[in-house]
Amino acid sequence: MPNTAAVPGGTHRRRRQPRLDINARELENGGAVSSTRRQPPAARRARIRRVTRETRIVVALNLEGSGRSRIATGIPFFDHMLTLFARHAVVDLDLRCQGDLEVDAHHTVEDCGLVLGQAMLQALGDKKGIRRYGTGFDPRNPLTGEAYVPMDECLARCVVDFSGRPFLVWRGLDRLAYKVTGAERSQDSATAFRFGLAREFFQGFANEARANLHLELLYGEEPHHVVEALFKAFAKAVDFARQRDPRIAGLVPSTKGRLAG
Ligand SMILES: [Mn+2]
Repeated sequence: MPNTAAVPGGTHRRRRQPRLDINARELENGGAVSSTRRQPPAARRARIRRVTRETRIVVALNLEGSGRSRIATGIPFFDHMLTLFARHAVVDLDLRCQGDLEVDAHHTVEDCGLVLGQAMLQALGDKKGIRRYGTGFDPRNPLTGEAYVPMDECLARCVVDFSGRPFLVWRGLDRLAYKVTGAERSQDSATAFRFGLAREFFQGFANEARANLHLELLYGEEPHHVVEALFKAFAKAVDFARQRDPRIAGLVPSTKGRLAG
């Protein structure tokens, strides 16, 4: 197409090209507008080591990662959940835990949740320029929607706010508890997660990341699918909330001016 446009009066005027100041890499970087005005934001990483009589955990988290992970908790199902969290939140996560699995999986899962929450809080730093609310998961429009994630017959929803105020809302799983016996509840790792362990993980994360975390299973039956849908919805919500919004670079997304809680 020629770069001229006919205008009334018969003259031709050069059409002005739109000037794009923010390229794709800068958007990825958090929208650092032309280098003379603003330094690119620092990489957001955290490394935490936590040792108690119940668990020894080391975690390294990189919010500017690409979804790579190296996970070893001693619980294969939990490794699967943390691996898919990193993949779907598009963060790099290295997490190793030696827990008292001779007791049961409880301490390991709970402590991994809270250490991941601590790492998230540390990596988010002053939270300047972040989206803050993790409600955006709609492939047709990345700026709106909610983190609804299906997994075959299941549908899970997660909404997160890195508000500085810890609170977990957990819905949709309790009614399933009436359908199974106590023995069935601990028959395998996925079932154990559905009836308690997953909640401990998310409570630990919400407390230490100081996040408001709402998780709901809308429907679903199969234990592995239920837990996987919850972790994936959590990952998508976190992915959105921790991203930097180029429109508010350098600003804390709160009228209070801080999100420290
Ligand atoms: Mn799976």
